[in-house]
Amino acid sequence: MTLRIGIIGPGRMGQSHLDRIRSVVSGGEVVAVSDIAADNVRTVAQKYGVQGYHTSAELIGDPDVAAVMVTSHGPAHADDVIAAVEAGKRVFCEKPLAPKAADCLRIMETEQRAGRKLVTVGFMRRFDESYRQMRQILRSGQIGEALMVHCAHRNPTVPGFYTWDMAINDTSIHEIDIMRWLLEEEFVRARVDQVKRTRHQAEHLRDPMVLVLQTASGVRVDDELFVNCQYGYDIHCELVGEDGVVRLGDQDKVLRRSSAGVHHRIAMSDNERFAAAFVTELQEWIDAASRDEHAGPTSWDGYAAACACDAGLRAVQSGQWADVEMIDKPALYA
Ligand code: ISE
Repeated sequence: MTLRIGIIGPGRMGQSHLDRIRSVVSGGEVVAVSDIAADNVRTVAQKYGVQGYHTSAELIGDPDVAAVMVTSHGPAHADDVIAAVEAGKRVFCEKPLAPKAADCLRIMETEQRAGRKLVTVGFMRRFDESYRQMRQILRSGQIGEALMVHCAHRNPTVPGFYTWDMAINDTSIHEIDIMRWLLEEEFVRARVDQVKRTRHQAEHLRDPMVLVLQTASGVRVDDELFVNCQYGYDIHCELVGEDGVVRLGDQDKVLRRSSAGVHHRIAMSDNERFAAAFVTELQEWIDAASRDEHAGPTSWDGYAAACACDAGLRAVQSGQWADVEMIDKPALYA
């Protein structure tokens, strides 16, 4: 059975998911899109030959739409996710589930009233083969207990609408989620180190900065956030254990020797760097949703990441450590 999907907010991410559903992933068909930007909805609906709506309510209410993808701007996610859950539809929501933990709580409350997990959050790194191997190695005990993790998240540049807080709740949220998944524990506090700013940053940004997080058992994670590094979409992760170290491999397996040097290509975007992970993520969601089952990261994962982000944002303002404040995990997500 083909899963009939509606996409709310088909911008950069929404359209790349749409392209994947049409050309790479099987079992799904996009039948409708909605956007408050009238120009965009007209262009996308025409380009893909699908129904276009000006409001998300019309798309969610369309009986032809069985499942909803929310790919709009982060602050707009919560109300649409809640409306789709109330309509009993399965939801794939791009990260962040919502930039504020309070909005993630509202989503979890709605899901708990519905009595089942309907929301999947688009933390695509969990589907990346290298991170999966790192997790297997850690779980196997080969490198002992994790002690520290050094991460770097570099973007060549960021769009004009990117505000300084997005370095935490839109960029570092990837490391926050993948570290929770890898270390299998929650963060308890966060600190942010300000660094000399790059000349390439826009006036309103604080680029680069380093987010430092500590887990309940004391593991230290540092995350270099450098969103105007110019040269590539470059993701690093090195986990130091008691008996060894495991490091994320470079995504390009081929080395070229020429011009008196050794060169290997670096991706320029997340869609390029995590191309395979995006496909697996979407395929697993479509397969499960077609069987009316849940797959992938839950609203709880979206909430826990947002709580760590909230602490990071408070730490930027205070210059001090900030505690991660979370509720106990509701039974639905156990
Ligand atoms: C963006 O929204 C993403 O999800 C990218 O993966 C990340 O690298 C970028 O910093 C975010 O703004």
